[in-house]
Amino acid sequence: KRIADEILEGIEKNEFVAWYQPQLEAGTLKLAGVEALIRWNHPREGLLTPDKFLKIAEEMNAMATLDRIVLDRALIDGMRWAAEGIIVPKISVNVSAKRLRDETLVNSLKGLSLRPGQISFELVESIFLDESDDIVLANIEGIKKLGIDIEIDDFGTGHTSIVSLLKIKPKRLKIDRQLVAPILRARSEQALIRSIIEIGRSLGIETVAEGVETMEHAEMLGLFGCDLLQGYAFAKPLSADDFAHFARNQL
Ligand code: G
Ligand code: G
Ligand code: MN
Ligand code: NA
Repeated sequence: KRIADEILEGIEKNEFVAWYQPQLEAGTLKLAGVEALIRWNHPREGLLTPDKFLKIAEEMNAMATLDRIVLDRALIDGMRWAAEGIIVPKISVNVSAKRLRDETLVNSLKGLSLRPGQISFELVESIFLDESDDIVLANIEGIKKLGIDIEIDDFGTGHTSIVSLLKIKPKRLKIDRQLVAPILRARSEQALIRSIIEIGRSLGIETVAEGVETMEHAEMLGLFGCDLLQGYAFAKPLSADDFAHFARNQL
């Protein structure tokens, strides 16, 4: 069977789920939020990560559907955690470039009843290649009006200009793990990260370091003034149940 057909069947059969990677406050190491990451419970292959299916899903125009599935899952899992006494301040979901260009996006989100800041959309930096993109800017404004925050994902690898930062005014910048990984030895990456944090601070934008693999990284990023930390040093992406366990142990 073609993988495209399997993806459509998987959507029908609810095989796509969200896993969650914790994000901690750098100063206190308290839980600040999670990033929801799509996983496919494939009937024969077992649990598949996005590298196995995201490209094909994009080519067959199924990403918007999958993004929405992850958002709905995240809201349901969030309610379950809350019922268990686990407070997750913010859930970040990834939004594909094509979905951000969809003129029906904002309308499709209007039925949700969200606490302001409960949900955050991670947009990859490459989306902002064309700063004068009217649909993208209108969607970002509409998303913000619904109380959904905007984050720029993989920051430092793409093309965001300072001007587009001023236009978009995201809540958070996620510093790409390519920049984070070498900081224990590379002065140039240290300098870059410090200036990203400084830009964030002067514009009122929080910074999140991705790919924080060791406590040495965490410590250095904390000293630099990075607000939030995400990475294997604390937890890999976890199933909803395993995340609940992680969060309970953290209280
Ligand atoms: O889950 P993993 O940690 O392997 O994620 C790999 C990449 O897949 C991430 O960089 C992320 O950008 C992308 N990704 C994961 N989940 C989603 C999703 O729900 N929607 C979109 N559009 N991208 C996702
Ligand atoms: O959307 P984004 O590209 O930020 O997705 C996060 C990706 O990074 C996922 O594939 C996730 O599994 C991966 N990841 C999360 N923490 C770490 C880490 O500490 N090290 C590495 N190498 N990858 C990580
Ligand atoms: Mn992301
Ligand atoms: Na990312």
